[in-house]
Amino acid sequence: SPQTMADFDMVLKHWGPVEADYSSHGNLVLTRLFHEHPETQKLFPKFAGLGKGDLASNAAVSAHGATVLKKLGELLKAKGNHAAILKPLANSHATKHKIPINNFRLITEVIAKIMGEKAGLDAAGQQALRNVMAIVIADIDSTYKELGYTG
Ligand code: CUP
Repeated sequence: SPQTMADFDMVLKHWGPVEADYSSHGNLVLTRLFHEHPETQKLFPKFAGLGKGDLASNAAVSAHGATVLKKLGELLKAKGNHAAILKPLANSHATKHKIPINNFRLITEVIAKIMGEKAGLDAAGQQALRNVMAIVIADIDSTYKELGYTG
């Protein structure tokens, strides 16, 4: 819908600062996610034993956080035309990584806050990100259900 296109554009307008340093922002996102929702850290065997200080300096945390934000950047730029990007992602997250769908909602809220703090995304922009992610998450959920993954 036209409103959806405006949502993609509003978030993309603030993507520059994120894109300029995917690793630092990605580390912040995952570190904040693990702090606010400690159970999410257990989904990542490599990170499960790390404390707050170790997370902030951990290269693998930064690398995975960068991966997550790069994927989100690709999805934003696809503006809803994202089946080819999202299908393999949903597949691997259902069958290999086993990431229950609610974690995508949790990380959405964290990304909205971090973009508010670091990229000037205001309240309307944060709502635009939630709208975009609602579409992405609904599509992931469809694939999860096709695969019989009830996460
Ligand atoms: O790739 C990856 O790894 C992913 C990314 C994405 C997807 C979809 C959308 C956006 C982004 N991930 Cu990882 C995800 C997640 C995590 O890590 C955590 C939590 C939640 C989610």
